[in-house]
Amino acid sequence: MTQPTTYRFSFGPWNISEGADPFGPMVRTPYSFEEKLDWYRPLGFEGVQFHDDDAVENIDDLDASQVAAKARQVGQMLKDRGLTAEFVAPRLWFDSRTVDGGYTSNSPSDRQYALDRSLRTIDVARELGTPNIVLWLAREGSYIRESKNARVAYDRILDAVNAMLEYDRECRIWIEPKPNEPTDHAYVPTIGHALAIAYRSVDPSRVSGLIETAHAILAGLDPADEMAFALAHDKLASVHLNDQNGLKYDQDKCFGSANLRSAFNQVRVLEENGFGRRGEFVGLDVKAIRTQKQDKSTAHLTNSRKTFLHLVEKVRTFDRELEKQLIAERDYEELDAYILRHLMGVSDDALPAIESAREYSQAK
Ligand code: 3MF
Ligand code: MG
Ligand code: MG
Repeated sequence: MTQPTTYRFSFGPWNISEGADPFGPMVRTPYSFEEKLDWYRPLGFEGVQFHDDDAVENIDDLDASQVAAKARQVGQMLKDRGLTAEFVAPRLWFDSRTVDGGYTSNSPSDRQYALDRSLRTIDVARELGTPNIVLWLAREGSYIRESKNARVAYDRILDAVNAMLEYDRECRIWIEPKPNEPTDHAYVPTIGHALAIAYRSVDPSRVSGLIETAHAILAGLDPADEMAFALAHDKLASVHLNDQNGLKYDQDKCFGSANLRSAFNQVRVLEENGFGRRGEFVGLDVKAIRTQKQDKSTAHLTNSRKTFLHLVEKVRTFDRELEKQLIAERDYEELDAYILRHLMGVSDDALPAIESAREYSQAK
């Protein structure tokens, strides 16, 4: 029998946040970057996800050797704490040169900036000891569709991916799809789009996907099935587990908070397909609720991790014989009811409310 997977967890330092939103300022005192790193191990995490400028502040103002030196320093901070860098993502959505997108901007000089910055990100990743680059294509889309040529935009995204693959023969690119926000329409909204780009690239074996629960829901898709699709292509490099209560702004709620059954199904597809066995991290991308006080502003991370592990137990203790039998009989009503009872932790004979209701109506 194969040993059960021992899961390792990761998150990005932006997950410890100060509560600012578009309608109000910070409500918690910022922790320094080093203080945030100090949180990881005690909270049960060993993987750190980075934006390029989480590791190297003011990266645009530094030359290549300064960038490398600063990244090496951060690499040492990780080592000192027994942490591993999972990936680095170029923060291509902040700069004045990327207001209209990076790789898909209408301005050639802005596009060049986006590419240069992406190559610097690869340098940072190398110094941090990871080959993995995440592309969340935040502004590669349109606010007004007619403002860009979508057909050309796809070629430009592919060109940028190829340029990165060629710049460093070791690097790996993980595309994180999201259908909207900050743009009205993003050019890479689903994992299917991301993997189509992967297959058209100069080295498909080095391009795969990172699936975020909330992003799949925003695209009107089922996160577990999106994960299954990537797993079927052996292209699920990482996940951003969280939750999303319907079609709203990207909420980054705690894993399982809005839809526990959907969370169960995500854990099920990961666990049943051996995700994590080749060192993949179970990544979170969760935000503390703005009302949360300073001393409890990491609870969303530990709670999401615990929910994941509880759901792993639910997958492992699922009655496989019953499942087989119900599927063979095509009794999906009972399968449905069994899943609910299993998730609620109740057995079929533990429904006194129904019994007493029956007795009540018979007595009348
Ligand atoms: C946005 C996201 C991002 C990405 C991150 C890494 C801030 O909705 O999910 O988190 O995950 O930038 O690429
Ligand atoms: Mg998100
Ligand atoms: Mg994310």
